[in-house]
Amino acid sequence: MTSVARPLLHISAIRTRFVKVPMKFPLGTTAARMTAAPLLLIDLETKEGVVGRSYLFCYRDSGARAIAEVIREAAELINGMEAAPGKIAEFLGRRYALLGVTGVARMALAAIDIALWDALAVAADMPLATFLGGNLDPLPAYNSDGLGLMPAKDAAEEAIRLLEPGFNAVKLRLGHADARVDLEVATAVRAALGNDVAVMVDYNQGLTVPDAIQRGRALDGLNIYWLEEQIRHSDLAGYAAIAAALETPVQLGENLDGPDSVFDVVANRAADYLMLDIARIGGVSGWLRGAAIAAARGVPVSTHLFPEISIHLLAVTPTAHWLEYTSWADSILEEPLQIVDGKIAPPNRPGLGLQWSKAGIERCRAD
Ligand code: SMN
Ligand code: MG
Repeated sequence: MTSVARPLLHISAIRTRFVKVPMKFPLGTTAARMTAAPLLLIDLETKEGVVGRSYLFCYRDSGARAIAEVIREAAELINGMEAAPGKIAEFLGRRYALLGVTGVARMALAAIDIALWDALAVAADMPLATFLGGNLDPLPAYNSDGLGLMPAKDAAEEAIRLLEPGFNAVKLRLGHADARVDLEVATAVRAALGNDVAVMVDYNQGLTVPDAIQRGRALDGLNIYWLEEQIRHSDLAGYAAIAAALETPVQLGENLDGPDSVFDVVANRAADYLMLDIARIGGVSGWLRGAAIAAARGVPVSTHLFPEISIHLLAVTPTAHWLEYTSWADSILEEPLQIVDGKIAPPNRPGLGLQWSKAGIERCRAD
């Protein structure tokens, strides 16, 4: 008996929508203060009728508009082509090589890559995690909503509220102008949460090397889980010096641009932990390569944002560590992620399992 393979998928259109979703907990970092998340929603249509979806957090409104424009142009370039993410990445990588596959162009191409993988998994009627060889086991997650730069008393109160959905881990943003305020805030949060809750700390590149070492040492007694992005993200020698000087593990990676950049971090022993951003690392295709490089040196890999997408990649990451959770996309999704006992599992739905909420999108539409 001969078997018949499923028909291939062919790209017929890509649609983007820009939404600005109010955040339940406004977020102030050393870089900017945000009260709404600028999200770009992507629907990749195929001739066969299967739709692949993805979304991007675009940091700024202009980011969403610029990325949408690159996607519009890229869609014309790949119209009619087979939905083969590796081949499309190669093809678009060449077309955008002179503009530079970084920043806006990197994120646009990643969004297309994610939507292509979603379409393939939807066509196979499998969750992306299982389509890629993983399973649907729950994975540890921390609540990264809120806990921006704020006074100690407010931070302690907000930290407790962030455990309410069922978390045992939160991320606190530090980098106040006065280092003593950092210590005061971290001490108040630790006192409010007790010792059994994991507290991650993120400086969003706001410090210098000596300051990072000094502030890191000051927090040593507080059982902080990791110290993230203290200095300019590209200063790997600086990070190696910080990591060597501190007891608390150093975390970086959300700004790593493409999978090859993971190699530079592990080769320089610039960080104890890595977190990959699905958009900057190059979509699903880029993530698989980046995670493989980290695994070659046994470096634990966490995710950055996009929890609904990232959970499927964490499920196939050999050195899987933590899922970064934010609720930002909840109001534009029919079925937001479920948190159970501090863990989140990839949903048992085809592909990524993203189902847009029509009403939610109508409320937040910004293009
Ligand atoms: C972050 C992400 C997105 C916006 C602001 C801050 C932060 C994180 O670096 O790691 O969540
Ligand atoms: Mg960060």
